[in-house]
Amino acid sequence: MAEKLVKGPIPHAGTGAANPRQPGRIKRFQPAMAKPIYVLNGPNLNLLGTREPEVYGRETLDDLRIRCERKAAALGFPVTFRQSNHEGELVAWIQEARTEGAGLIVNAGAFTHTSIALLDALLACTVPCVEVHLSNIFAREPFRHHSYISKAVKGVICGFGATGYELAIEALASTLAPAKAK
Ligand code: DHK
Repeated sequence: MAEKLVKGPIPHAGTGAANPRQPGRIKRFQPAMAKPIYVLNGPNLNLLGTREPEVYGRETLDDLRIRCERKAAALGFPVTFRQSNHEGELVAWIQEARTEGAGLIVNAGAFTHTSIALLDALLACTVPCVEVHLSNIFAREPFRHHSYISKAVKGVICGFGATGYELAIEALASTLAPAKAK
């Protein structure tokens, strides 16, 4: 991981070398903050917890956010976690992740099965992307079997409920690890 030099007052005695130019100060190396993993959620996912819990589980979107933040933090990444019911807003966030993110996890909700705009945004996205669904879309109605966006992502995880988000973070982090080590 890239490292940057941080000058500052001694936070803990014995953690760095003495700085001869400024007695009482030390030079210490601190890892540069990794770019965040974007986790983008599409329409109706704001209703998680109460919306068809037999299909989508009882955890809320906030529970999912906490799971993602914990898992990503353990792997050295911050998380930018968002939800929108609007296709254009999701497109804008995918474009943002392209420059501001380390990678992207997307549950596009019903837009998965309809949106060429999201496909195009993901095709233009140069950071790795993982598609996630809480439910097993292949065990549901036929119109859910086709995903427009799968063509543009590195992999798809579906059917494992909230755990799928953690699996996606793990998968993404493993593809990013060699880049981080540079
Ligand atoms: C979420 C939705 O809102 C549906 O429209 C998709 C996906 C499936 C999920 O399983 O997370 O068909």
